[in-house]
Amino acid sequence: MTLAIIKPDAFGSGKAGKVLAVLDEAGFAIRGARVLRLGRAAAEAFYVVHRERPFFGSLVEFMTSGPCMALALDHERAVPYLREVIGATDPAEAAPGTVRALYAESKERNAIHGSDSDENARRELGFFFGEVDLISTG
Ligand code: 3AN
Repeated sequence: MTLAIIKPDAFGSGKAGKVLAVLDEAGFAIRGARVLRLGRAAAEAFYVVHRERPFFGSLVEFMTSGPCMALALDHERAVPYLREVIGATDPAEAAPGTVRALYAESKERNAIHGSDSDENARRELGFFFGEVDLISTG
């Protein structure tokens, strides 16, 4: 399982349904979904690995600027496959048909987040979802 976030740029401009359609078409099963607005402390905690990067302040501003949608997504190769489906960080470099090529505005306002390793997926899923929130596949 992996974590995606439809970020405030995409959610706020009414693209959540379009992004969900791409994820659905790609074959992901949605095990959990939440709409929420991150507060500053939560956004800083979520992006703690980036705290020394020059764009950290701006990234936190952006991620707290409006509601977003957190998704728990299942697929047999969930983590690497989601990274393929969302495309490169910079939409100018994202492959055609990827979520970022289709819907991202810029490197920062890039429509969607996807966990980049199994370890981060576990941490990030735990950040947004408790065990009771996730639908079992069994
Ligand atoms: P990805 O989201 O592709 O894993 P990361 O983890 O390097 O990319 O960056 C996390 C988030 O930080 C990105 N989704 C983007 O919103 C923002 N970001 C990354 N690089 C830049 C940059 N050079 N300028 C502004 N924002 C950036």
